[in-house]
Amino acid sequence: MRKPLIAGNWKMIGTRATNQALLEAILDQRYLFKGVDVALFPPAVYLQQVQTALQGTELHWGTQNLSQFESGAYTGEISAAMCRDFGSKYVLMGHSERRCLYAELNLDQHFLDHIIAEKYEMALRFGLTPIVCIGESPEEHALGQTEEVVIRLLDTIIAHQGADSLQHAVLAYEPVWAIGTGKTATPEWAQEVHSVMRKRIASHNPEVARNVQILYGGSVKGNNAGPLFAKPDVDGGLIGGSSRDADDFVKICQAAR
Ligand code: G2H
Repeated sequence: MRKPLIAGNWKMIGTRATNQALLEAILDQRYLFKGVDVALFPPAVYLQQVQTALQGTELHWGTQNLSQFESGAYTGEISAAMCRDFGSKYVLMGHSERRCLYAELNLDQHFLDHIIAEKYEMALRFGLTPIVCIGESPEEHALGQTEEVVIRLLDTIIAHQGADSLQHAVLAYEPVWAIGTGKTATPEWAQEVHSVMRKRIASHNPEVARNVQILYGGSVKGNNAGPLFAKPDVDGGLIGGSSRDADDFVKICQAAR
């Protein structure tokens, strides 16, 4: 039985004061989502604030990205050791906003998958759980290439680190056309894609496939989370906008129970 996971990606939103109010409101209501793993992903400058608020509770936290390099002259980057230093359990990687907004889209997408596989390896080496985001662009969606896109990154990771490594990882299906657009994938569509991913992993290692958590991300809200999480291969969500609204976020966490 897979435990549900809700990951709250704060993106580049918040101040110390608004974060504090949000953290306190979530902590006050956490009895409502017992049995659900919950992790928050603040901008890195607020990692210490989140660590101070959450340590000693059952909630987790992590960073929104990490460098594929261990340390050195990589201005603006964050290393896996730094994430660990602030008590992170998880790290996001491959988020479409990185691909689309930071020239990462200009890279050959196979090359980008390769960089994500390097980040994945770095995370595992430092005892962090990678949450690997995978999803098709609106163009790829229109061309019917969803399966090809999600399998491509999955296969790259498996080729680099082996399917067994996925027992220490989480996958997040995030169709780019659904991110921050209000256009949520239907529960049936999410189930279909999650099942394709799980089957691909099962062809290498059925036990790992049974246990790996696969999250859905893209315009999940308190009022649409229930039917998505009810699908057998949807093990929770990667939540953006709604993770900054305590009541809606708690509602989403409750829906995952
Ligand atoms: C996708 C998602 C969380 P939102 O980016 O990563 O954001 O819920 O705002 O679509």
